[in-house]
Amino acid sequence: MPPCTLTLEETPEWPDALIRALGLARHIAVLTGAGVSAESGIPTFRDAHTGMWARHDPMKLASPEGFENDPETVWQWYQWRRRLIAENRPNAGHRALARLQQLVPELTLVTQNVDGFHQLAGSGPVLELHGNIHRNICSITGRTIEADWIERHGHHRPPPSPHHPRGQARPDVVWFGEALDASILDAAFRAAADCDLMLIVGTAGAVQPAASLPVIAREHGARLIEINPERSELTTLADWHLAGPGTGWLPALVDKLAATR
Ligand code: BJW
Repeated sequence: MPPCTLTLEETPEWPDALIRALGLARHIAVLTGAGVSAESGIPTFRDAHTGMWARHDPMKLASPEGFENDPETVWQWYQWRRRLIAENRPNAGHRALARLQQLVPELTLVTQNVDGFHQLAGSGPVLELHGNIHRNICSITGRTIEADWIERHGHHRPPPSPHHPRGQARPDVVWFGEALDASILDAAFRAAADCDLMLIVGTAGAVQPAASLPVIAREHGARLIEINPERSELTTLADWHLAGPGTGWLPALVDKLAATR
């Protein structure tokens, strides 16, 4: 069955089944992607024109081979993104998800984003599938490199690693072809299998294994709500597609859920 699509243009007519699913939910799992931070001024990856991959080749910037071939370019791209994140703030969508955590018995927030905005908005533990851009690790040993080491060794090229003579500092994020942290991924899979409702917000659903989480939730009987201005690779799985931006839909959805409690 195709999902029921609702738009924000008019005051939405909330379907009874959706209100019931909000009212009954005991464990909500949330999967977020770049779209949830788009209205904070952080470009997404795959949006035509505005997405970062519209201008940059992902394999040159977000793969171990890309870093090996041209560490300076990769480092500078991440430094640019770090500055952009530092100059911007979480938005009403991030804040609504932090509030949602207070309203339901259990909430598992899983994000593909590396910007730390969910935590900044007040969300509790966050399962960061693709790491965190604010941390650095040694390119050879994977050991953490403290911020003051980076400060002391300059910003224009990746500083040498204190942990290995041939190592360099690199962001603690997961690039294509790299394994996700096993305990984080395991916790995300368990939440997907256990939840009764999953919210999928601002992801194209193009990257594995993150895109499997809604499939697992669905297979285990959860209802799925997708929030995205566009259709994604996950839309056909969803029960409801709330077509529009996260800043519009998330506060409205959380208000609606609060009214059922
Ligand atoms: C809005 C909005 C608004 C706009 N409001 N919405 C199985 C099948 C095929 C391939 C694979 C497979 N398994 C693994 C692979 C390979 C690969 C992969 O998936 N490739 C595909 C592209 C084909 N996966 C991997 O390599 C992963 N590793 C792995 O599986 O390892 C296996 C292994 C095991 C053991 C040993 C070794 C290896 C790793 C994937 C890492 C992804 N990394 C990146 C970069 C992270 C660091 C960084 O940020 O720089 O993660 S790539 C990039 O894509 C980033 C994102 O987190 C991720 C997902 O993107 P997202 O969030 O969906 O963003 P967009 O831009 O795509 O979509 C935005 C959406 O928002 C759009 O839909 C908009 O409409 C919407 N939107 N405004 C709400 N206001």
